[in-house]
Amino acid sequence: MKRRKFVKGVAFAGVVGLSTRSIESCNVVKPPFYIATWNNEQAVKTAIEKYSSSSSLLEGLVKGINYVEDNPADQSVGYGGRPDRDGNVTLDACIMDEKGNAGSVCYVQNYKNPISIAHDVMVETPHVILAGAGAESFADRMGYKKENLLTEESKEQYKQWIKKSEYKPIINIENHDTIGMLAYDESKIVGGCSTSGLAYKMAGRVGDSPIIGSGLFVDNEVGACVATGLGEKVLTNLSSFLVVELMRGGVSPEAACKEALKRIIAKEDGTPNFQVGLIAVSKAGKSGAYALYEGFNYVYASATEFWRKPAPYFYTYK
Ligand code: SD4
Repeated sequence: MKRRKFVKGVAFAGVVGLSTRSIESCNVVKPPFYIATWNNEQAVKTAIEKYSSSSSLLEGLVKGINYVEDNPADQSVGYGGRPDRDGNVTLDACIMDEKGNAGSVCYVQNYKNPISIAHDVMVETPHVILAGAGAESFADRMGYKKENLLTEESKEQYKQWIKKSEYKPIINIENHDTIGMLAYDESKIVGGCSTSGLAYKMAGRVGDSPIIGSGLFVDNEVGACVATGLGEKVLTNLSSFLVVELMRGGVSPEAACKEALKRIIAKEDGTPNFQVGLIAVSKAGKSGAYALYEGFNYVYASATEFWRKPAPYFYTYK
């Protein structure tokens, strides 16, 4: 059964049940906009351009994330991503729309656009997550091109790394740039996330980025959140879901991100030695972010405005 048909009745029931909720009131008309993690400015600009020509928030989001996946200079996402410790590039991604539909792929090799495959999982299948070989044969059936994702640069860095084989994610240069993107218009919020995960991870490792509620969560009646950083910590704290639930209680996007990070900090024995960054959007069109460590930026683009902001943070590091 096609997922689209499958979810129709459910989505309607959900909207009726939630229609009386109001999280923030706002009289200002907000333009459609995209926000994204790190310095992915070209991604949000690509997204808003696509939105302008297609009027589809979701198409803009996929196109914006594809830009990063296709770019070999970004070694945390898609083509040119740094490999795992066996030398294989393995990708994770997920997407969620305003109706609460979601699609995800994890541990995908040899297909550079996992966000598009995740989109197709959402739209074309009755499932939410496809993993590994199953996700790859689905991609093949959907007509995606199979190709080697390991660039010369990533291969060279891997050869250097393997000499010592030390797995030590370092704050902010622990091979970040995972693209997490949220899109907003007056009636819809959608989100997506795509990554090659942590460099030199163990073979088979899956991070937070393809896991709904961890790396990404969207509730169209409340808001959305997307995460980046050390996935193991985001996974075990369900950070994106938590941010949305905090916003449901009336907390602003920035304060919700800060509170969710406090929950991570509370479980650490002393100061965390890893980075996590969260960005969020509320139903009223407010955006906000917070990070454990200094150095996490996020970017915004609407048809008329672009900005990049450093997220507020708990700690500095040397
Ligand atoms: C992961 N959260 O796989 C991802 C990594 C990341 O910027 O965000 N890098 O754990």
